[in-house]
Amino acid sequence: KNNEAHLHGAIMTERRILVTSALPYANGPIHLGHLVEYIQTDIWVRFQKLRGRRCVYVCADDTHGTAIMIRARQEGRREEALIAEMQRAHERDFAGFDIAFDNYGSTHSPENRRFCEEIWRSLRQADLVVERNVSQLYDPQAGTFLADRFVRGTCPSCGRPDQPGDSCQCGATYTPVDLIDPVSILSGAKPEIREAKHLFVQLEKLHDFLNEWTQSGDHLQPEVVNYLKGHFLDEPLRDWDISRPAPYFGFEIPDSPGNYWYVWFDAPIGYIASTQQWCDRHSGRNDDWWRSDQTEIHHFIGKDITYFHTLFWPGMLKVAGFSLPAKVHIHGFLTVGGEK
Ligand code: B3M
Ligand code: ZN
Repeated sequence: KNNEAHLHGAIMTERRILVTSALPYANGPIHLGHLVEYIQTDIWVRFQKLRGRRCVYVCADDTHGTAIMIRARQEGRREEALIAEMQRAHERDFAGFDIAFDNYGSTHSPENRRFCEEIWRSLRQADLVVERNVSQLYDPQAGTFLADRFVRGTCPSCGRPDQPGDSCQCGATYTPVDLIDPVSILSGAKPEIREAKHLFVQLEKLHDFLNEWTQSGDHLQPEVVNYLKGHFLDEPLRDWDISRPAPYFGFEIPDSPGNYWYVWFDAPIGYIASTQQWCDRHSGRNDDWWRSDQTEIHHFIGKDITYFHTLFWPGMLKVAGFSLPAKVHIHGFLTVGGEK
């Protein structure tokens, strides 16, 4: 190693490191569990900087989705007002814990929209996007489709009442359409089943690439490598439902009016958008960070969002010609008295 450092001294000093923590969701405040991640990342970043490495740490608020839309509606204000207030609260709390981001952005930014459009074009060009009708529960009183957690009803498997829309205490998993006597928790109304067009990314077409990327190299911890193999890669990968019909708070899909990118499409792209904002303030070039062999990208995340960062995200980056993460560092949950 020493020898190598000596021989490639000139190159080594050029090495750049881009670091991210997961983008906190604008629907709620930062809690202690979040800090497990941000403090850990911050320590890692400070170490790199102390060693004289060129290291940039970016993050942003994750602002889109149904929950934000519903909350804004309940509070009688625009989503923009709600997410601005949450962002101020998040930044204040991070500052209080001395978390030193180099840039803190928002997924509801013009930069993010631009990168979403770019990556979307690449997915279309690679012929990965297909259209299909999806039956979903719709709340006629609230005038919106219902995400799984906004529906409760009787478990179709064991008959327990008042269970969430996706799974029951008995261990059964199902879709909310299967629930008996479903009720919308937004209005108490009985939801109707409605069909809507959704857009899907055919991840299976990236199976070979994802198998190779996750199963070899040093990008992931061994237990994560095994988890991905055992839970996903041993079978054909399912299409990823990447759009939501109006009403939805997010970015409208340019070539599919009335449909919005699902929040998990534009959230990781927020890493790139936040880097762009940093570049704009430091006369940097985004491609030096996201399209360069000289830069290592390190993501720090919690274990609950592993497959977004190790399957969907590398797939999107690959197809659009961005660099792949050097490493995804995955941590568990902070528990107090055995509870998350
Ligand atoms: N906002 C995590 C969550 O709050 C999510 C992380 C996005 S990282 C691109 O569920
Ligand atoms: Zn049950």
